[in-house]
Amino acid sequence: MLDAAPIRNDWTRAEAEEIYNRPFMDLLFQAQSVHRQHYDPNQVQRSKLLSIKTGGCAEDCAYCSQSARNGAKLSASKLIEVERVIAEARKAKAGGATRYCMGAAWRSPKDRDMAALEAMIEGVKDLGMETCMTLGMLDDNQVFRLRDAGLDYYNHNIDTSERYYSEIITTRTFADRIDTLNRVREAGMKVCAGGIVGMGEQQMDRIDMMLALATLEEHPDSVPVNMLIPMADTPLADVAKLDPIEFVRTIALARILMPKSHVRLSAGRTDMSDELQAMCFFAGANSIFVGDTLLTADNPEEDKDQILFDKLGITAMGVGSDGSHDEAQAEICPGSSAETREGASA
Ligand code: SAM
Ligand code: DTB
Ligand code: SF4
Repeated sequence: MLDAAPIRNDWTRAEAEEIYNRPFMDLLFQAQSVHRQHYDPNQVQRSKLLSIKTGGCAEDCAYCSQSARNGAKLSASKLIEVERVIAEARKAKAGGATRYCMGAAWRSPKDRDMAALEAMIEGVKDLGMETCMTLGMLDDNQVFRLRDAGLDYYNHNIDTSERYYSEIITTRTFADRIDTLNRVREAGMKVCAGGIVGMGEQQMDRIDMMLALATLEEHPDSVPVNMLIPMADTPLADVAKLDPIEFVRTIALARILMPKSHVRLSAGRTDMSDELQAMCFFAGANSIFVGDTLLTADNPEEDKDQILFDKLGITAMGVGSDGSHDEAQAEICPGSSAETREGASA
């Protein structure tokens, strides 16, 4: 086994561009080699999403079905009951998910919602699952309350490059996003931050988005790479489809720049062939969302994912053959060095 490449956060644009544009076979070989230094290449982590508050959002994200400013006809719901969240999480655990991600269509949470959010975190953790929330921007007090309730991960995406950002969202800035990410990290929670491709951006925007994540003081622990799901009645409903090879290049770049992060093949899998998903796993993706719904959009059914995993010889990260959950062990590549082991569980 080769020594693990050092973890760097001083990547330059020229380096990232050179990696992204390598001959495809060289790019995939490099990404897979880096992947094997930190992870078992045949294991994929599974997270389950639940929309705990749907629709009626005040933000103007051009891709989103939940924005009240878009023409989307999704009706707004209230924050759902804590008991329902825990019952859904129990089902997700039985289906093999190790992490439960709760998402709300908010610009940021209101203080009146915090007690219910804390109870959701505590209830899901009691099931032995990791918890993740995505609630929009957070202030210091909210960050501390979520952390103290036991929240493991906070998801907040930068969505695209700083340059393209204002074409997609005008109601909050790229810098606002980075502020929330820094607050979450400083409070000691794990950061989940990625973005969306296929929104009509240029190649340089995909590269710069990954560069922005890879040059944060610490790499995000999880990097979701979403392929735009074009939502009816949103400004991006008819955007031209991205070449899938560009998507795979984006995944490979994420893996090479951020070797120890979980790279999540996130939204958009319903429209991806088995071959494309397999190529994404080869390029270093090692996490997916399971279950037939994401927040509001369709996702492949669990049977379909299981058939694909079986065909590829992939097993679920963190779930023993007896159904027990063991995240820390499963993240470590059996052949990795002691040094890499410490790194992989960081
Ligand atoms: N309201 C919170 C926020 O925006 O931070 C949390 C929920 S929001 C739906 C979470 C993320 O889902 C977005 O940042 C975006 O990256 C992704 N997303 C939303 N709609 C999408 C779509 N149509 N296609 C792909 N990804 C999408
Ligand atoms: C992320 O990056 N992707 C997930 C999760 N984080 C919250 C959300 C995808 C949403 C896809 C569109 C929908 O379901 O409405
Ligand atoms: Fe609201 Fe989040 Fe959708 Fe933006 S992505 S409109 S903040 S729910």
